[in-house]
Amino acid sequence: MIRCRTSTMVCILTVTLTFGAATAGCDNNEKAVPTVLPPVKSERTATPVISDSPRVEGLRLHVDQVGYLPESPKTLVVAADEPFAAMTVQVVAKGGDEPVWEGMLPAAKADENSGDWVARADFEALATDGAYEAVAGGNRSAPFLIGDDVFDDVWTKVARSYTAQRASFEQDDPFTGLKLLAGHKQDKEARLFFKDEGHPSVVDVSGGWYDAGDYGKYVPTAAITVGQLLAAFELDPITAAAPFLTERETAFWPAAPQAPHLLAEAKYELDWMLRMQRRDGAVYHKVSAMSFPAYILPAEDLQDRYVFGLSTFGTALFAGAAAMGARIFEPYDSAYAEKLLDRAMKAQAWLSEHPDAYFRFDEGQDTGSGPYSKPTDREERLWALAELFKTTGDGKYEAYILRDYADMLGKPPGTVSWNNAQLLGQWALATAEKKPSAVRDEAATAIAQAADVIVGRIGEDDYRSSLAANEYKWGSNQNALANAEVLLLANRLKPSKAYANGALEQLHYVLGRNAMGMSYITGVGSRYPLKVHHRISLMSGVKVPGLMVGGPNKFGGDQTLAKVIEQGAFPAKSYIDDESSYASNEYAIDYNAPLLFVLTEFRSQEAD
Ligand code: 9MR
Ligand code: 9MR
Repeated sequence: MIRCRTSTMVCILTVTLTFGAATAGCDNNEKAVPTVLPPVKSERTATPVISDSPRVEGLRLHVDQVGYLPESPKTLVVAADEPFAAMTVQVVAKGGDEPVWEGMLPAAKADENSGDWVARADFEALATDGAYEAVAGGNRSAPFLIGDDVFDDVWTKVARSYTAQRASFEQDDPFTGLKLLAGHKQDKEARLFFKDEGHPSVVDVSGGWYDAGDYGKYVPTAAITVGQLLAAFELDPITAAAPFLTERETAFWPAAPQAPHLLAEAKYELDWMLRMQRRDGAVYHKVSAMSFPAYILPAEDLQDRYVFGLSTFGTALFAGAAAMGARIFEPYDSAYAEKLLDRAMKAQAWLSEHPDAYFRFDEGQDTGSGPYSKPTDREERLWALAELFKTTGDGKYEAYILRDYADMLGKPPGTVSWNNAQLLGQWALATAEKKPSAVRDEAATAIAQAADVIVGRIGEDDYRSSLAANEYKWGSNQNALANAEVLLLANRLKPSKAYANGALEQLHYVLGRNAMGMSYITGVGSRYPLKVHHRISLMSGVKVPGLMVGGPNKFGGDQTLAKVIEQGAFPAKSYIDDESSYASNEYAIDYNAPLLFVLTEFRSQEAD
């Protein structure tokens, strides 16, 4: 867990109650000039003087609907369809009128990505725990909290979202009331879609998590998700150890009583990934039926299920996640750790024998599931070798990297996703301890360079989003948080307030301080998606909390979103809370992965 130490204390001591008094230690906001009024609960006798705040119709006050950490920047954005002049902005206790903080909102300027007129203020100086609302021109924001533990509840919801995705598992969730029969019994005897000479044609691929709103199960998203959850655990073993599972949800793992729940949940997926591995080390690509299921519950989808494809990039992703697991599960279940290492090595041996990128595609394999295809595999091979090196300390893996992937080590990584594992590879090399890598510094510098670019973009964006205009694409929310992940890893290597704060800003962005004024995570905040493309939520009567949707996507991808775009929606507003918009309003395991990663860094250490 990290905390953004700021100059809050200095601010509180030095500001005056007059507007226009720029204060030492509050130089992070060039526009609004903050004024700190004594907090509501203080023993103040006189009512503070508040300048007139005339009514301005139609202002939308966007805040993080969950909240802000006491000692961190606290930006709110005011948006409108028309330009507006500078005005006072206040923070009041929730439901109250008396300001506890007051500042000036500058005149609005046009925001390119949303098409709105916007102005920003930062009430960083307000550091007193409590529930608040912001007010400007007579308009109020959604309520929000200030406190050290504001992200704890979201963390738990997001962690439990994986539990709700479990296939072959009877759901009986005492928190939400979700009750489901175990789905897809067929997966115990799934058929291979293609003729695989010398290998069984029927495979047990039961278990694992459903990928998203559909019931497919895919190795690339599984591995990159597990990789990020394990990375979060390795980075923050204390905060990531907060319990969130019931006894029956950990019962599948005998070692569970001694192990953190996050590892138990990750193991549920890893167990499935192991079933996807062929005897010779190669890893099959995905499991699904020939058609996307109708809007039905998992146990009602009785279509035959198939195992499709095989790839070098997926096999490498498998090896990366399994090698990581070998290291991280060791203290809790050494037999399992050994098995993971053995399987990671088998995958690597197969990859070494197949040096060219290969993605097997059989006609018809995408009729009922997403393609998740990648024709290249270098980023993933780098990750696999780097994790094997970090786990074993065996120099042969590093030698292999230096021979074949040296060109990538100093290259700033893109954000992590199912089709780019480079960052995780560089991170493993920068942090290997058993045998420190010769390219440790090079890898660390590349991560910091990527972080610097992201910090620059955040600084230019009115909403403090890290997304460039062309990054409002399918899964943009995942992208914003994956950028935050780069920042947090860079922050570990070269601590910088700009990195930590920039990451926090991405969390604020997805939790409500965005052009839609929505928390993009179900059941979190006060305005969140109600019609997620998620069959379990649509059909069970329980809206599963903690699901982050893909978010604004200016390129479209479904008919409902196409209409929104046709009507002229700007990139940051190319979104619709409708179940038919899977290109903007579907949840996926790999969207929640960087979200959980970032939340783990910012949740409190209090185990709940
Ligand atoms: O439910 C499917 C979702 O998970 C995918 O992201 C999406 C794109 O591949 O497809 C969804 O399924 C739709 C299919 O593509 C077309 N027919 C309607 C299906 C349900 O909306
Ligand atoms: O997350 C995937 C995104 O990167 C792709 O652009 C998109 C189109 O291929 O597919 C997304 O993944 C979907 C998958 O194909 C089917 N299951 C639901 C996934 C989330 O929408």
